Amino acid sequence: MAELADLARTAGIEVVGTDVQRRSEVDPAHLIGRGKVESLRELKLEGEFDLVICNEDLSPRQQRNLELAIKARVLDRTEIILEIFAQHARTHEGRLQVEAARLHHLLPRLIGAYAYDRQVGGRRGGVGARGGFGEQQIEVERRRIRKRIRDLDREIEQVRTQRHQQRTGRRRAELDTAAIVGYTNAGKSTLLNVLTGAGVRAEQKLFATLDPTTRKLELPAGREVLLTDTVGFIQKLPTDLVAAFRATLEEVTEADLIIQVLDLSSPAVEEQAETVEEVLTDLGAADKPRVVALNKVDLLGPSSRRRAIGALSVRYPGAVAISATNRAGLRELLSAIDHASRGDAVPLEILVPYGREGVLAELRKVGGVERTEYVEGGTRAWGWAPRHAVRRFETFSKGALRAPGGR
Ligand SMILES: Nc1nc2c(ncn2[C@@H]2O[C@H](COP(=O)(O)OP(=O)(O)OP(=O)(O)O)[C@@H](O)[C@H]2O)c(=O)[nH]1
Ligand SMILES: [Mg+2]
Repeated sequence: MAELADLARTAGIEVVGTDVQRRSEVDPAHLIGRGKVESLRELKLEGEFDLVICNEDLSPRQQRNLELAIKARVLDRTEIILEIFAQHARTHEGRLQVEAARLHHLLPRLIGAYAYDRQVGGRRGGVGARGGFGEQQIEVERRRIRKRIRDLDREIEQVRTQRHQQRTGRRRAELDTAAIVGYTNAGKSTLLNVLTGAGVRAEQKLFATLDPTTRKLELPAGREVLLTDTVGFIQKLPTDLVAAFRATLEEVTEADLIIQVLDLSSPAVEEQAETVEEVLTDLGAADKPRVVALNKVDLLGPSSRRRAIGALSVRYPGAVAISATNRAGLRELLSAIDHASRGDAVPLEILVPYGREGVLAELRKVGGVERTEYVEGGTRAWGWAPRHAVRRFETFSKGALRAPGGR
């Protein structure tokens, strides 16, 4: 409920009260019990609020019934998240995805609106023709929405293809890629900013980031990786919303490395970690090499910090405690990123002819150079490259093996 209040505030809504009901089973018509509906209706009459937000998803029928009974607008959790997404989408791609998600959500609710009209008509003594007209209107509207969804899907597909080509371009640059993932508000954008000076908006808001941003990160040894900030995850995110953001989330599925940011200061950090695990599993990215950053340690006192780190280290043994805002623990994090992203490293021994030193600089950038020796004919170097980048160094490694004095 605290998170729902944060979501509401992020959407620009003032929260005047919260209420919880325990029931052994949900009321199919209203979700909540009749007594609760009645007391909400009375509060509404007293002018206490304009809007009811329900933390559970409502069926179209439940939503209609509640609105009729309370005489106020009723939204559910998904609709608040959709509203925030709509407010925060900045790129063309983001906007397309949000519009598609909203229309998907609206489609079954149009039928609900129709049922509502007919019901009201019926109570008033019902004019048959009016119902018939409504039905036609609704059908026209539904057809229009379905067509719009198809158009959007096509456009999103085009954007996806473009992203794919961009990624292939990056592949050509042969840099490893790392995706920063985590629960919303964990500090992902702050971390990207502090590591790369990206200047991405970071705020005390949920879903501040919707559109991915990629920046180059130089690791201490000189190797470069591409770092991408992504949309945050949240509990009970409806699957059609996740599907709408498939293009964005591809940044995660295609990454060589996952950097998972956890907000150690949140009392719900364990549940948030669980949600992130579930989404990563859904995306098929749970088994990728991963570095876990326990962020916001500056907000905890020494003893609660020790307790929280201890608890999470059971699940994530190599986790690094950091503070993105205070720049604490970043050196350790970079070295963890360096090591975790060497999964498919191929050892190389190459001979670089004089005048071709650019090749060594290149190897430092995509992989690493551990030792060099000046020999007749060039520089002999021992190092490594990620598997996908080995080919461009092959010509030099054959030379190295044939060269006199080679090991
Ligand atoms: N005290 C403290 N606050 C932090 C730290 N890292 C991030 N924050 C704050 O946490 C809030 C959320 O940070 P963001 O970087 O926007 O979080 P995010 O994970 O990108 O969030 P979304 O894009 O909304 O999913 C901001 O107000 C940050 O200033 C930290 O190490 N310590
Ligand atoms: Mg962000």
